[in-house]
Amino acid sequence: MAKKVHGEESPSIREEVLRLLKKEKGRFVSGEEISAAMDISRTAVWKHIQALREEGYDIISLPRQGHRLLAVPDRLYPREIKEGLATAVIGRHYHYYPVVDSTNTVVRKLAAEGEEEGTVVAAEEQTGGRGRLGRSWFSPPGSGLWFSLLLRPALLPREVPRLTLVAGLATAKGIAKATGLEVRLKWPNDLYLNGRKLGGILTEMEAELDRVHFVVVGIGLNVNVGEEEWPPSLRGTAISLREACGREIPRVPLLQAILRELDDCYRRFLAGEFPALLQEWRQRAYLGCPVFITLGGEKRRVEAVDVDEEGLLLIRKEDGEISRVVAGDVELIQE
Ligand code: BT5
Repeated sequence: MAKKVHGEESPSIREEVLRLLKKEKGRFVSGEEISAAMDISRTAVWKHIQALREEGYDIISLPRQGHRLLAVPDRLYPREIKEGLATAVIGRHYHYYPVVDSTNTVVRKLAAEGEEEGTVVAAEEQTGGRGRLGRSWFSPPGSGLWFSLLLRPALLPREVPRLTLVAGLATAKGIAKATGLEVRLKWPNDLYLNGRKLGGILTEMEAELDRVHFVVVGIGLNVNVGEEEWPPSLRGTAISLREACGREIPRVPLLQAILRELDDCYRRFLAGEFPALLQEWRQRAYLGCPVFITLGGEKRRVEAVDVDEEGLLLIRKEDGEISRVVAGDVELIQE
């Protein structure tokens, strides 16, 4: 039978070749078998195998035996993340980049072009990862989860900070599901492990006074960052999951678990369940303890008492007065 010539090196055929190798994982599949199954030439088969190898798939090829998939790379490729993801909204559209300046910036651009709610942008590395208030976020290649979501909730601008708490809770739940590690939450946007910063959330929005156009929730999580990789400014204050549990954590199932929890928590949030989500947040949070809080440039020691039903922090000052904090920086006091 004449082999197809046009399109035989197309990306969709590459997906089929990979699917076949995955299905037959653990055994050799001959070049002939692949060529017949895909209706492509043997040369095209070889090119696809080579391309997959370049993407990091560990494929052994032996004369007369064929090709065998030994291992799938732990990269955040769309095909790997989407496989079995089964979320309703979050990650329905998923964009992947080896390197970007900031995934939040990419999502903002997509949002302005009309991209749908739930879109996720993930990168292996960020060259201009951002924190709040113009601070930077260290995002080295291949060792973290650096990703952002696009949301279009019907909220007032002052209600948007609640999404930071919801995203923090969902991330903590996803980490627990995938690794068994229980992380702690620090108001408003931090994930902590062993008293050090494991991750952070940057929530940005485009809004008018009474209408939110879109919200971008950016999540940064240190997964396999090695002790020696930290810049001096973060040594001793930052931590990765690998450092905490002494083994490499596969990022693909971790990101999938977090996206599933985000999907679930966001659905509950939209259904009016913020109070219940907040209750779950509280159970994992640093509350009822002394902290330093910086408000308007002034740093003082207070007690972080609780979060109220709007997600604002309640603090008790040294004179006993309780006040509500809309935005501020909280620093744990390690005693
Ligand atoms: C945050 O800001 O914690 C929000 C971080 C959000 C990062 C994600 S990654 C995907 C998306 N794209 C982006 O560009 N950003 C989001 P903030 O609370 O302001 O904390 C920033 C501070 O955390 C810095 O000033 C450092 O002290 C510290 N820091 C920076 N990188 C860190 C890291 N990888 N791990 C732990 N701490 C870090």
